[in-house]
Amino acid sequence: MINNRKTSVTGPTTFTGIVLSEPSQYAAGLAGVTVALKHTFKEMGVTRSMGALAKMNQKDGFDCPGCAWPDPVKPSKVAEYCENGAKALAEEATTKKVDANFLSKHSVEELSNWTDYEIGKSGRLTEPMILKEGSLYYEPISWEDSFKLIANELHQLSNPDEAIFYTSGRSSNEAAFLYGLFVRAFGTNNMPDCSNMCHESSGVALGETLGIGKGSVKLEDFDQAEVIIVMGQNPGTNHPRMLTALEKCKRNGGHIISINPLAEAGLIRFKNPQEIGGFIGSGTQLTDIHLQVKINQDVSLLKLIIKKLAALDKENKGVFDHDFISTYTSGYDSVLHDLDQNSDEQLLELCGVPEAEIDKAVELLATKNRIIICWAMGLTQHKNGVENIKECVNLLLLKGSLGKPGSGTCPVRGHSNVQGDRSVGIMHHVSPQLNSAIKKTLNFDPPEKEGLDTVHCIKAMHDKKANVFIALGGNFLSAVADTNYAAQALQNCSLTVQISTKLNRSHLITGKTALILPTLGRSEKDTKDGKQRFFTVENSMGKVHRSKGLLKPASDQLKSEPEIVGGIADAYFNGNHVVDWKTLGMDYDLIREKIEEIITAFKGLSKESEGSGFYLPNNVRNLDFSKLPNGKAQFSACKLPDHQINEDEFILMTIRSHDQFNTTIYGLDDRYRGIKNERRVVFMNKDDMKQRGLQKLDVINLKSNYNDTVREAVNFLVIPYDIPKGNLASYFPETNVLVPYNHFADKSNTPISKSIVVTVEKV
Ligand SMILES: Nc1nc2c(c(=O)[nH]1)N[C@H]1C(S)=C(S)[C@@H](COP(=O)(O)OP(=O)(O)OC[C@H]3O[C@@H](n4cnc5c(=O)[nH]c(N)nc54)[C@H](O)[C@@H]3O)O[C@H]1N2
Ligand SMILES: Nc1nc2c(c(=O)[nH]1)N[C@H]1C(S)=C(S)[C@@H](COP(=O)(O)OP(=O)(O)OC[C@H]3O[C@@H](n4cnc5c(=O)[nH]c(N)nc54)[C@H](O)[C@@H]3O)O[C@H]1N2
Ligand SMILES: [Mo]
Repeated sequence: MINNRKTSVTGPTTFTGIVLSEPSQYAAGLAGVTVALKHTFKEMGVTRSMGALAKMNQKDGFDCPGCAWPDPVKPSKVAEYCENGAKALAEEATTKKVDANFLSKHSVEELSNWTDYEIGKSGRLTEPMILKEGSLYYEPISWEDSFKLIANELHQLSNPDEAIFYTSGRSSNEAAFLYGLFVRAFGTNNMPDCSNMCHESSGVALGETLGIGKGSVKLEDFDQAEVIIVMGQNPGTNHPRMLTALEKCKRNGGHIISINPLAEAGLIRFKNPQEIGGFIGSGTQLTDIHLQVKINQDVSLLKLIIKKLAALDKENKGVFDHDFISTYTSGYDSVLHDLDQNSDEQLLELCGVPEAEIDKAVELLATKNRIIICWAMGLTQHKNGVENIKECVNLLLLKGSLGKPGSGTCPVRGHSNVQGDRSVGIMHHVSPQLNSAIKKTLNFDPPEKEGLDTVHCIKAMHDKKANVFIALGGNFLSAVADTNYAAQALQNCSLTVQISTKLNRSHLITGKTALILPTLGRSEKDTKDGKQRFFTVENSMGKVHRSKGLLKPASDQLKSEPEIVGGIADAYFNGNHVVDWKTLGMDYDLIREKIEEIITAFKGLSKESEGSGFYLPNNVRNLDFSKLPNGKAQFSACKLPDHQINEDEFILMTIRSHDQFNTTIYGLDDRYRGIKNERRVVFMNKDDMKQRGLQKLDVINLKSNYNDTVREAVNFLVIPYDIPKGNLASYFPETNVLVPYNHFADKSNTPISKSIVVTVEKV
């Protein structure tokens, strides 16, 4: 019990009644469409659903609130959304409400004992609410008083670094820019964001090797690729519209290699719901070669592939692109030398993939050079997440597969504007360039001290070195590592503020005082003085475009994110600052003007964001590595991962089910993996089960032990599954209690959510 509130940090751990079936051999098809419509109709009604779905990802409409996959230049007339986009919309545009009446009936203690699914399904937040010190119930508060309260708390800090400003990746460029500007004007760089837990490893690796922390491919490249490697990613669930792009590659004669400990249904076969064949036919086979790698052994596997390619190259030049290597890269010799450190046998054993399959991949890669590598959390969320990605870059550099059509890097982003938020200045690192542009344009001095990222700000709050926590979206408590430690950290704060659309656990596990500031969602009409406003977002491939909602807002008391940020800043400075925060928060055109002035890449934002939008500059596309050492792209000698596993231990990856968006639980099914009505499951290899005397649906507890601290997640059902021996999979956020806050990727500080060493114990 902390803060006198007996709130539950994780909610109930009881079972919901599992129904098991065989894992699916294909993704989407009729079931995808049916499920999509079921969710929207149930939450939004038929008329509202059909109106909104027709405008999702269309040029004059709004950007899907789901993932960051780009829209085709000519969107499909039928529907440019997927099952999970429809679910994201249903979740946001639900007609259910969490209003003052709801919150006066249910205390935070009661709500914290609901599951995340039940909490999320209670509806949209409708008015600003305060949880006063010592109280168990939220009560209404005016916007003005909430802004004053925040300003007051911020003024009471002895140092601006005692405040933390989190961002989740759904905020628009305009909101994120204004927020970042205010935080700097306030005087700190404590801007952790969801990227820290997500693609930070990609940003660091790509920045160091290629000079830009983003991918290089455009959507059109998928049509022209000869080989697409999909690693550590489950597009059938998390980026379903990517399957259409993969299908196109296949139809154009391309090949797909998937590298994943699981044979994910979406990578096996795709029945395109936008085509008649997707309903009645057998669909398109996607994966040609599946390399079923052991968790976190991608470097071993890639090294072996590169070694075999190097041997072929020696015999018959032409496997590697030596012109490319000598013109554009640095470090080739050291990479070749590094390959000699490990024998083929050793690498083969470590990665656990049959050699015959690896040879097929090598044979394919040897003769092709239009190669794209796509990846997501399966590569980034490990201790060596940065090196995983550097090894991918090595392969692309050897093959000269950069800066030409059909080739390049493709880190597939998560949240729909996570990349844009970064581009407009949400980062805990200091950018001297950005600081001097702010100084020049707005005439104030941004702070020059590095800020804290996600893991370090949790520690700061835990150590009582930070006292005020403000979140622009997201569900910090449930998304971060080490839920119990994070709960204690938040509860140590005097004030926690959540700018949110939906109720989540971060509204229940709070500082002494807590505020909920409800905001407009993507799909909602944002009007000011009778004029409709639009905002802009950047997709996973660096294209910036407009988004304009159309639905009636969930409540007439909602404010837009820029208005809220402007309101907080205005109350804090109370007229004593060079920036007119209130006006800026109301006028997105003015914000865009400032973005254009301060961030040169966004020049033309106001005009060029129209229609299908414009691409931000990308040096890799032009093979310009002038900002890197020697002006060259960098090869890297990557180390093998170092897992010291005892006989009784497993490596656990925490993954998403088909029915969730991060901590938002749409439903209790994971259709493609054959799970119905249950989230408390652990996927385990049959041999491991046998060895430990476990039967299907036995109940187990999971334990991790790092630095002599034992963390436990209780009550999971064992599911026999096609997963490498010694590996386990279970869902996030139920298993976040097991992830130690102080174990994270070198350089990127991304928590090790995909390689947690655990033991299992039969209950
Ligand atoms: N519907 C829906 N869409 C989403 C999200 C969502 O929750 N729901 N989340 C969004 C966000 S923020 C993100 S970041 C993305 C996440 O998208 P993904 O990264 O696809 O999400 P995960 O479920 O974490 O899947 C990780 C995949 O990597 C594999 N994997 C795990 N460990 C390893 C490994 O060591 N090596 C290899 N090769 N593979 C491994 C797993 O088997 C799994 O297939 O999706 C975005 N889109
Ligand atoms: N163990 C484990 N942990 C992980 C991961 C993992 O794979 N395994 N994945 C990590 C990854 S990749 C990510 S990105 C993070 C996600 O971390 P977050 O981004 O913090 O979490 P979400 O669940 O996406 O946040 C959902 C909440 O955002 C709010 N919201 C939704 N739309 C809007 C909006 O338009 N505006 C505002 N202001 N609020 C909105 C709603 O209140 C909703 O409840 O989690 C990370 N945590
Ligand atoms: Mo993410």
